[in-house]
Amino acid sequence: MYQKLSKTLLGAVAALSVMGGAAAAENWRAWNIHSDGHPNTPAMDRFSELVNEKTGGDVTIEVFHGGVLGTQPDALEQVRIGAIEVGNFSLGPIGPMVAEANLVSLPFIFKNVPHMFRVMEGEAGQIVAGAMADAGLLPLAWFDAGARSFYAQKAIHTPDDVAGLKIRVMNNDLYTAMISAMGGNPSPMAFSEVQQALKTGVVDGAENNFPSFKNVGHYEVTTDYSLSEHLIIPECICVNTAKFNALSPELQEAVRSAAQEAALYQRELWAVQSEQARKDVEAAGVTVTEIADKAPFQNAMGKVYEDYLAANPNMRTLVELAQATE
Ligand code: BDP
Repeated sequence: MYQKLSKTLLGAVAALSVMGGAAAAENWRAWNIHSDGHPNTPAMDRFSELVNEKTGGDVTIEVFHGGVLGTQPDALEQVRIGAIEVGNFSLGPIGPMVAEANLVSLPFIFKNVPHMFRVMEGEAGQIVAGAMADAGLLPLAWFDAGARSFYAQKAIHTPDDVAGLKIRVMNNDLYTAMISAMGGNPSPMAFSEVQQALKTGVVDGAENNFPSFKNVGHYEVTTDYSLSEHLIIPECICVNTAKFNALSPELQEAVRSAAQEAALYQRELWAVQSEQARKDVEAAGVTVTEIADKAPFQNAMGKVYEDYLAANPNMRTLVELAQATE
């Protein structure tokens, strides 16, 4: 009796799990550090909508905005192990885990944003993307994140103006080297802590693009934004590699094309909103300073490149590939 019952039960469980397997939707979670008012937030929502549409609901993505799922370095680890499936990440904090991704964190490696996209969509970008995928962070599309510049309680005209200042940077040794090379004191810190640190004088300055400078209120506690544009760091919609590879080829294609469409939307939003953010912070009283001659900043980075290439000799080809890209 017992045996018969348990056999029947086992059979029922097996049947259920086969049915479940056929019908089960992949319900994914996505991490986003930004909240309303930043272009990446509607872009990530669009990505989620498009995935739902294009996969007929076989893959759904719930986006958690405002960094509620954790700091960026933590969320990166979570996506790498598949505890969170998707993230909109800056390649900056990916550098410490994927050597190739650090290409984009070399100050002044790109001439401008269009050049960055040409590199990322060319051979160098493929090498970076492949290495990221091997590390568990498969990039589906690239977002625009403009250029990062310094802000502090005074204008920055030359690297000497950075000397002696405590500057918050993202978590990456290249950024600490960059600030040190100008004689400043780098202070790696989570994005969510920067506003308070600026306000209380724990740091003298930070660096970011206009939308982030505006959206998390850094402009309220700083007087000057100086257009050094020393870093042009692309961002990704990244997915856990194993989860993505486990999808059928059709679903993979649907998710990838959703990401690429969402990225085009993000770039449109970025263009409009970063200009608007600049106007808004100026209207709020921030002085924006143009830096006509960036050569002193670029020259100060010689040692950063030298040390980086000495420590990562196998990255030389990649750096040269990017530099040779028209
Ligand atoms: C913003 C990026 C975000 C970073 C942040 C930072 O979009 O991913 O976390 O900068 O400075 O521009 O930490």
